[in-house]
Amino acid sequence: ITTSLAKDLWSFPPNLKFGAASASYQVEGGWKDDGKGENIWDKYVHDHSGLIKGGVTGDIAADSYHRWRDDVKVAAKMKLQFYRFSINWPRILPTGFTNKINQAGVDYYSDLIDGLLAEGIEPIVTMYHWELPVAIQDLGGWANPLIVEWFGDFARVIFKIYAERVRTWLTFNEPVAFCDYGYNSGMYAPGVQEQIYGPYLCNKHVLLAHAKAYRIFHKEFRPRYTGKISLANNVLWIEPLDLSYSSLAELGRQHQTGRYSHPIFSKEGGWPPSIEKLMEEYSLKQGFKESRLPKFTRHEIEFIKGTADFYGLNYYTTNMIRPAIPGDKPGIWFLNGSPELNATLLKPKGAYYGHDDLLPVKPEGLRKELNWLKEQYGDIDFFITENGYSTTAYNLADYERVKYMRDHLEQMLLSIKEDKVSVVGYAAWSLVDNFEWLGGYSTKFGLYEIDYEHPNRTRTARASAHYYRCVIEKRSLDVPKSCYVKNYTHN
Ligand code: PNW
Repeated sequence: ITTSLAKDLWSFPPNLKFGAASASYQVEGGWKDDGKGENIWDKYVHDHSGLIKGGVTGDIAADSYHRWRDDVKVAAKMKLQFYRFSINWPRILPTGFTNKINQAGVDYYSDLIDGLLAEGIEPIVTMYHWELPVAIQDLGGWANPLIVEWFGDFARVIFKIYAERVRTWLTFNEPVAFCDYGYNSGMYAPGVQEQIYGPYLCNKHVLLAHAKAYRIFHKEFRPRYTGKISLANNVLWIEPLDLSYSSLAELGRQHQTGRYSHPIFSKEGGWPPSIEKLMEEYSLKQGFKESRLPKFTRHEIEFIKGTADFYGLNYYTTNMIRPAIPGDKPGIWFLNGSPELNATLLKPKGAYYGHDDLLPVKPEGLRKELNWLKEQYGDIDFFITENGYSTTAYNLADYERVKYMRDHLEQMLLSIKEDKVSVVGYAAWSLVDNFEWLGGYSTKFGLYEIDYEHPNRTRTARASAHYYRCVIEKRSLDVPKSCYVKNYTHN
């Protein structure tokens, strides 16, 4: 296969949109302003400051709740075609339910949307980037089947207010992260450690809630406003450490990605057959009377199947897989608590690293992943909803991030031009520095730097912001030398 592109193929297709992404808890701050309710990350971070690097909180973060105009300004400066942000559920519904709508929260997103549209930037809304109202968590959160109805109610409220102006929607960001890490290893909020049913109940209910929102949108709103809706899956590309582990690698992919994709995107619907079988056999062996992976009814399979207008994927990294060896550290977090696979994930060789050593950089994984997804689910539109690189200290001269973006954009172009994959969007993670979950503020993903010492949380362009603007303006990987700023300080 071709691994580098002839220069005459360096242009991006006209229908591909460029933008940047963020998430509400990571940037907004204003955690209890103007009637907002508490979400599980507010609570988790306040209760377990020892788990967050530097003991910091998202109480202020980039202060986007007050400084969203600055976000719009920098998005416009980079000539972004869209900005993907998320809605903080209890900012709109402080109790979690529709008995009370917080007008200040409604106005916040409304102003942000209008601000973006005034600059010709399309708002793309993630409806859930992990900010569950605490009241709903107290009732079991994603383990409680009633959440399907409650999420549907929330969805209807926000469609009603924003669907006239928002044409691209993502129900969920990375269910694998909040189900498998939130309920299993418990390293993410809500910090539940229940490896038996937690992640799998969450998995099933998230799929049903997604389908519910999709159907509400298509039935009640799309006819009037048009628009598209899907979800953003995190896809960790898994490679066999040795060719003899190919089928294990495939099982790993079905476990990580298939469980959140097959029910929606495959022709037959339901769980990936290989995972259904594995979970059943392993559960019986463990002494359970049936599979820990909850069954779907016929009706549920049909309800979930086909409920996406494109495939949204967040790509960061690649891991290698091999069978577990006694004494293996269960440390590598991606498969924590998946003993049924009896496998270990390892970092790939030849990768380079940003600040976050959990995310080895392997640009080729993006192309392989896109090809795998097309093979699995057909020739649909793919939208890269996140891709990004972390740096450590205050540093505007982020040439490694420029390299990261260039390398991934090249792989994306190879998929488009060589493999004929339809890629319709690319979102850089992230617009500005933000609260990087357990990494606090030490891990920086922004194209714009945030000055956390300054009360205004001043936003300053990094070298990567200049590079990205060039790419967007030229719509080509072939950008003038001047786009790779040298000896960058700030201008
Ligand atoms: C994403 N992996 O999480 C999240 O969507 C963002 O909120 C976050 O800030 C960003 O990545 C950077 O960490 C990830 O398994 C979760 O490779 C898991 C993986 C990658 C990213």
